[in-house]
Amino acid sequence: MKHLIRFLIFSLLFISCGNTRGNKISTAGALETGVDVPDFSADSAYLYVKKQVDFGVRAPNTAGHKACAAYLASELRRFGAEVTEQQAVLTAYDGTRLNAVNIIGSFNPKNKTRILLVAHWDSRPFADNDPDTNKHKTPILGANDGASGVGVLLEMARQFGEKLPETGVDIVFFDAEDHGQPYFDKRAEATNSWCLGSQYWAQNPHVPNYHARYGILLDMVGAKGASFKKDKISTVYAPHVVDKVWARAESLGYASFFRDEEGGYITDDHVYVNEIIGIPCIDIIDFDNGFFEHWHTVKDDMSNIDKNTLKAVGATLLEVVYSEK
Ligand code: AHN
Ligand code: ZN
Repeated sequence: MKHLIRFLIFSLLFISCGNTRGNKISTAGALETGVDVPDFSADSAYLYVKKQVDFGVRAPNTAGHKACAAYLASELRRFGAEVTEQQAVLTAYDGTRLNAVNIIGSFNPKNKTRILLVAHWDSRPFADNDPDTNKHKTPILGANDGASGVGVLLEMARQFGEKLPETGVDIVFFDAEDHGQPYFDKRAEATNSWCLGSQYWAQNPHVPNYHARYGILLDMVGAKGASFKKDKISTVYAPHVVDKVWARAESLGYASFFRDEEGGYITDDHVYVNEIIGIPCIDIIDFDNGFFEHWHTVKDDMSNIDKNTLKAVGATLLEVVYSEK
């Protein structure tokens, strides 16, 4: 009954607001798949990014990290997800023990058909790519590198709370992605020093024998004029997912962000999701002859975040998720 009422209300809204919807193509997409896809609010996503950045540095073992973790878990709960806070003590490249937590929000937890949406929520403790070498040991705010992906996923989670998609969805915010060995550390290159939270989760999923049909990683999805090329790890392990997402983006008019071009092999959380737990997973990451301009610098702050980019990614992914049966 509740669903019927919601459906009727939604239909009325849909009819009355049909021609004022900003994104006409999204309406066409809805007709095409026979599902009503909610409108992604870039304003809301932007505020979720800002809220994280307002906690300050969110590197493991800091106060901002702890406060932000509690916030993310409580938001997912507020949207009706079943939440798991997966604590782990992880060892960094230099032996530092990191008190990490992967935060998982499950929608339709009993549905066997699932999609996995992931982003890292920690921020890098070093600005080791800053033009000013004196700043290399300064922690970054990670507005784009970290918070943008989480912000888009929080807005999607808010929509899932309003109207559950047919498919089950797990959102995982991975910790300790960005604690990899810095340039200034002159020891031999450590192996697998990035993506510690995703490595841990892939070895210890929150549900025994966890499986999802596919995964999508968001990383640096907020900068103005972002360009997402088809990362090679993604096209090797999950070509059908790359095709599906890029085709949706194109049909919504976002081909200028989702470029029909091959990228490189990027080491990121999706590597471990593919290789350890065997879920085909793509990475939507801003990379065009290097990461975005202020990557791992003290300038990765809110001034980089552009609502148009958040919208392109969020609207595309809502279409993808709500189209799944
Ligand atoms: C490497 O630097 C090898 N990978 C970067 C993955 C990353 C860092 N994503 C965000 N920050
Ligand atoms: Zn980073």
